[in-house]
Amino acid sequence: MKYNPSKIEKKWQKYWEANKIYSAKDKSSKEKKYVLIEFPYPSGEGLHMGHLRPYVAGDTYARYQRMSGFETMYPIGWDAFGLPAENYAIKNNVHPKISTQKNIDNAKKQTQSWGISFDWSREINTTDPGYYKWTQWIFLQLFKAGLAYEATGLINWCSKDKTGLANEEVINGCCERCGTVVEKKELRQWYLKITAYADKLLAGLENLNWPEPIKLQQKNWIGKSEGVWIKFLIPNSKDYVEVFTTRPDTLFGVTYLVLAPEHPLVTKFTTDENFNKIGQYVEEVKKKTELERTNADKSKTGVPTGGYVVNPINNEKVPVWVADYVLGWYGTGVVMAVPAHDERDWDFANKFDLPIKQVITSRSDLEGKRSDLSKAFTDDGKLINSEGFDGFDSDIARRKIVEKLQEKRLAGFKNNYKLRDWVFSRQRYWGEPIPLIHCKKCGVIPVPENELPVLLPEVKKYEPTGTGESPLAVIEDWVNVKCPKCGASGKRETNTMPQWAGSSWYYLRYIDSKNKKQLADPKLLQRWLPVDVYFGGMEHTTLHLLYSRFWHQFLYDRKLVPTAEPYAMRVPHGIILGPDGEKMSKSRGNVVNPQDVVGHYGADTLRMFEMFLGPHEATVAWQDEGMVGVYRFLNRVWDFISEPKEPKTTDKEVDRILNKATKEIGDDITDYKFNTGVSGLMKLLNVVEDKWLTKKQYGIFLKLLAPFAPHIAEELWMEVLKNKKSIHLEKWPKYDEALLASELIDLVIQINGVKRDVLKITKGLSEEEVKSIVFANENIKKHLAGKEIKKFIYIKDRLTNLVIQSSILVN
Ligand code: ANZ
Ligand code: ZN
Repeated sequence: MKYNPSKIEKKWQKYWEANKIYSAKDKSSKEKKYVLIEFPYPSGEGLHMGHLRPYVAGDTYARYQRMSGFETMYPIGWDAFGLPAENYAIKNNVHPKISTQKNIDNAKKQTQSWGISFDWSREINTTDPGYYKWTQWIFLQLFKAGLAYEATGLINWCSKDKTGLANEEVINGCCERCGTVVEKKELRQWYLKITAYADKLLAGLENLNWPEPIKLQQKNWIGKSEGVWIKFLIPNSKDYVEVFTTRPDTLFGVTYLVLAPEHPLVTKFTTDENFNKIGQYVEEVKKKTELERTNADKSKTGVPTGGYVVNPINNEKVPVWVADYVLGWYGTGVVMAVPAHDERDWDFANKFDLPIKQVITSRSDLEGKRSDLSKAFTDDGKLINSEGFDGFDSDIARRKIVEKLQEKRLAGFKNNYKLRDWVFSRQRYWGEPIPLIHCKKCGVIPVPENELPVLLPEVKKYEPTGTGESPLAVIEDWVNVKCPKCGASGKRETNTMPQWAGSSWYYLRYIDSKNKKQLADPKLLQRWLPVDVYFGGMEHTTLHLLYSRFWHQFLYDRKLVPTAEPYAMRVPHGIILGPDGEKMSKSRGNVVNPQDVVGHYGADTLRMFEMFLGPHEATVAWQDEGMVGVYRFLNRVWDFISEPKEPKTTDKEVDRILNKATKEIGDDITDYKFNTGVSGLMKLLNVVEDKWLTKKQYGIFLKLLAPFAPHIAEELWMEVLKNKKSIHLEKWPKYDEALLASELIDLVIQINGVKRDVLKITKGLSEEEVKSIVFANENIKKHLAGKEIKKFIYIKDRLTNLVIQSSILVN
């Protein structure tokens, strides 16, 4: 019989499902492993290569851990709220609930056709009321802890998706979903105070054994900056403005001050003759994106207010300007400008002819020497032109200057973060309703917990309104409710939660997916947390990965989860490009559909090839030839095992080869080097292919193959080797350390002094062991047929000489 994947794969998929061999037991004496992939959103397009890569990697890993004796959980669910599902529904004119279910059914069939060992008994769906009840519940805990607040502000707005966006959803100035350039819109929004967790999110990273690039990206996103606030007094008044600076050592070099255009004190400084100009400028800036404002290549813009402040260190009068390169939300929204030592200030001062005063000189310059600056000198150095502080090094001067100002309460240390609070409301239909009620008398009142979930009402029209209100706002009988506190008439919050809500805690729900009383049983959380390995994309590093760490840390502080961090390990993957080396896209026509490959070559080829394409974290291009190579390999495996011959004696060398492969392939999997695992299997086949193996040895070969190509391994294991229990419930072979260390030597075999063969054997074997190897050798057997052996001479690790009756020696 020939290898025919279409015949065997479905059969085993059904068998695995019927026998629930991948369901993880809560009660088991085994140690646990929790392997997680980022659950997909079910779009009409189905799952693509980008999903397949982490799922197969996770599956290979999970299968290996299962075989290594761990109670292994590898769950799956659906991130089904959010824009993609909703946009699909609108386009195809079906209710999101119906289209989503259809897409889920389709995606489920796909993953099953790939032979992924998901535990379907734990399947979740974020749009299921039994699930989003707990998403709403967690939101209420955040609200009650003061970590959810309402504010009106300029937020990122996507005019195509007609909704507000979080900062994390704006990539290079564009909507993360659809690529439209993001505008600013003034809207009432709900925010989550993720900034309150900035330090915890940073500290938590220290103890995580994650790849450095991911940690660094989160660290930069949080962007902690250790600096100083300094007060600049307003003449003839008790008022002041505060600046945030990381360079108080440059305080003597301040030649002007800049307010962000949105700063509340702008009008206070503006003199009558500048009033119109400033007003116009502020309006213009409102239209700009943050990217445009901070672009270093663009010419700086700004307007003087006509007002002044006083530098607290030397009482110099400093003019106050308004310029858009200073951002309203960062620090204090005010910058003390030091053009001699800051590039942005340098450009600005040159453009508007403002004075430039050097106060730092490089350490190697002669004391007090003043070089003519041709650009800003931004390094630390020695102070000059700074009365009382000249000659000090920057770092010492920083401390001394702040100390001096601190005496008069004019300065103090302060940390700043780039991280901003998370805009948590969306003006769309297909999301979790925010469980709050607005009452004229009582303010914002949470829906009582026993009334959760607040169900998403049925509507006729779910298209976004574009007005900044969600489509829910027009459903009168849903919106109008009694205030839970005073009973007067109130209104429901009509914004919905963002896509990222349901995914911020889904890994907790897998642990106890059907619990009606709690988000999950604490005992079970204790058993399964943390997630041991989380496979996912780099693009989520400062979105989902950060958000879910925030929720988890909050739940930990509330003693609702037993670990400080959700994910012990994160394994990122690279993108798979089309065969032309370009990003796969419909318009380019270079999309490789996994289902086509399954139909042609089978899931095992698809899986193994996907792993073989290159290092898991690397971006790689699909190539059909390579896939055919893997298909050929599996055909050879098929032929190699489907007619196994039983040799009478064991070949010690095969044991040694299998022993080494067992260790290496296992290590490759636990090191996430799936590509070298596959090439290890290929090398292994090359060296054993022309040998006779025992049933046990064939079994070991198949076990090493099983995590990568689960169907063919199962078929050969059950149907050819006639085992009764699934190979995926077998133990990963044990390897012998001593045998690993052993070296090979060439053993010369002579018969009556004539060299007849050279065998590769393990160094240091005893005479008895060597005897059994020599007598099992086919070639030698031929020479010895029927002869009496008079003497067996063995020179350790060098040669054997068999002395037989010379008269009838066959030549
Ligand atoms: C004076 C100064 C002199 C500065 C100098 C730098 C160099 P990080 O490290 O990113 O925190 N800054 C403060 N608030 C700002 C705002 N709202 N918008 C734009 N820029 C702002 O950067 C801190 C520095 O960024 C601060 O230190 C301030 O400029 C500027 F030779 O103050 B510095
Ligand atoms: Zn009330």
